[in-house]
Amino acid sequence: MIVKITSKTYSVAPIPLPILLLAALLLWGVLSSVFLKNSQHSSFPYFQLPIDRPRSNSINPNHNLTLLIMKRFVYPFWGLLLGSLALSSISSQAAAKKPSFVFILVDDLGYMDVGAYNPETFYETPHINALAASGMKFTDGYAANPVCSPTRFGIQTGRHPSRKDATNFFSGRRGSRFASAPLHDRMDLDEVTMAEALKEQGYSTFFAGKWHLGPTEEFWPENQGYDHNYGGWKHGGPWNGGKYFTPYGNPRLSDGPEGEHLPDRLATETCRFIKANQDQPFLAFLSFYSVHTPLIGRPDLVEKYQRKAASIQGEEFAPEEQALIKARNPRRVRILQKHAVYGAMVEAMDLAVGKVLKQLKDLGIDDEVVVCFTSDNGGLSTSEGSPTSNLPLRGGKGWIYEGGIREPFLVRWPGITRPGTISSVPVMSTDFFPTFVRAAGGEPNGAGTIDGVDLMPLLAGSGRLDREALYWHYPHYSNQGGFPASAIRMGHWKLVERLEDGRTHLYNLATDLGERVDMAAVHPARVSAMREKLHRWYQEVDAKFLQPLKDGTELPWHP
Ligand SMILES: [Ca+2]
Repeated sequence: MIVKITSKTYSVAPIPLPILLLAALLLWGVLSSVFLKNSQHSSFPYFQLPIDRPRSNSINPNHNLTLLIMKRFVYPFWGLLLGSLALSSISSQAAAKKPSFVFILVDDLGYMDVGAYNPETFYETPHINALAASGMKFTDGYAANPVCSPTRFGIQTGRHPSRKDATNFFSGRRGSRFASAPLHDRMDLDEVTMAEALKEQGYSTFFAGKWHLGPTEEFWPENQGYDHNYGGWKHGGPWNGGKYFTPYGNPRLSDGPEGEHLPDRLATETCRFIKANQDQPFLAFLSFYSVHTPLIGRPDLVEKYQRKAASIQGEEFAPEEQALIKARNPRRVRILQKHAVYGAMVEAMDLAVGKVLKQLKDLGIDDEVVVCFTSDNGGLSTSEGSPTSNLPLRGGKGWIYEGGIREPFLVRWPGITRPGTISSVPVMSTDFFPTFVRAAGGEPNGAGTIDGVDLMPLLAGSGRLDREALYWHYPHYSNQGGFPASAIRMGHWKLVERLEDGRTHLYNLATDLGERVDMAAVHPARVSAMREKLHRWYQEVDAKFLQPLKDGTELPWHP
């Protein structure tokens, strides 16, 4: 049965069984005394039970006595029993209305890497496409930061990572013209994670894959609310052992049979957890190491994409702006998708997504369990092999441009989202936390201000979000050549502020998604209003900025 789920329904606590039994008893007493008084052959349904069959009109005084006993005691007993069973079944269904969640986070997957967002993509993602078609697709879904650890911090806590100076991957401190801003390179234990908040509501919780939210084990998933942890630890990539293939050299993931592929293994563990926990509310957080470097694919899939790539012609790279001084080579950006190994990695990840979706279907719970899908930052297009192109989006991972922060962002919420719906409202992955926690019957409270907002009005098509702006703050030089910058988006306008010198650029995303035409000089009033709002936000989150180099005399800009 598909139950229409609303956030209001969840706030109703399940009624304890003894109270239900008592209520049924009282109700029965009232009804039976009324009906039995007036009717020799009541039309009450349970009177049709086989035992209620006076077969003849023959006069038998014992029969009348038997009938009386039946009606006074046995029938009421049956009624009470059936009524209680029915009510307790309703009660357990009310408890089961807490939605279970499968959250799928892919590492470094680009907006244009998925067929649902880019029908022309080089990569095959049929399972993700099907997920998009069966739920709501957000066209303007964002990561909180252009690199991974901060966005992950935001997903887990619902809080903007800049509030805790978790503004770069843990622990990136690259300098260039200036030194980077101070970086807090862990998610503190006093933060309230999605898993901790849902456990408060009686959920069982599971994590598989990349964590990258703390240097030592006290910060790993099992100490941040997850009952199970398969593979989450300090590293941001599968650097040890056979890397994407067993043996993994991962202290939180046992090795598998020879040839086992990491994305498939993470999906297998996720399926196992779902199957074992299908009768209770759960959070299964599947956090792929894919499609992050090292670029290593399944050999059969690599071969498939090599054949595909052979037919693709055209320039693969173009110049990109040079933000780092003393760079050995000029920075270039990929403008054509045809990287065979990356193609193999994307498809293997999609197959693993398909495995989990099939598990839900096989268990008959795909019409009950919420499935969300997103990535932690944009596709890698300017370094470390530059495997993908985000065009028409500018830049990629490590850049404040759309290529670095706009993400695939899908939500399938049975009973809430309608299949095939599209929302162009700007949303951020910090929004999952309050959305999940409220739907589970809790109040989204964290270690401080929650920046995400409950997406339910958008998902249910019942209203708008109460939010004026989205913000990004990246006071670092990225490994991918990106410059230190912040940004604010209001409506379709995006203002970028460079943190070396405070220069601003204004882009109209409705007409210039590729952020090529700087409109700042044309709209000075808009620039100053957005800038002022961004600067107020800096104060609110106590944002940190670039610092002078150790022996440097030049001072960086400061708001
Ligand atoms: Ca990442």
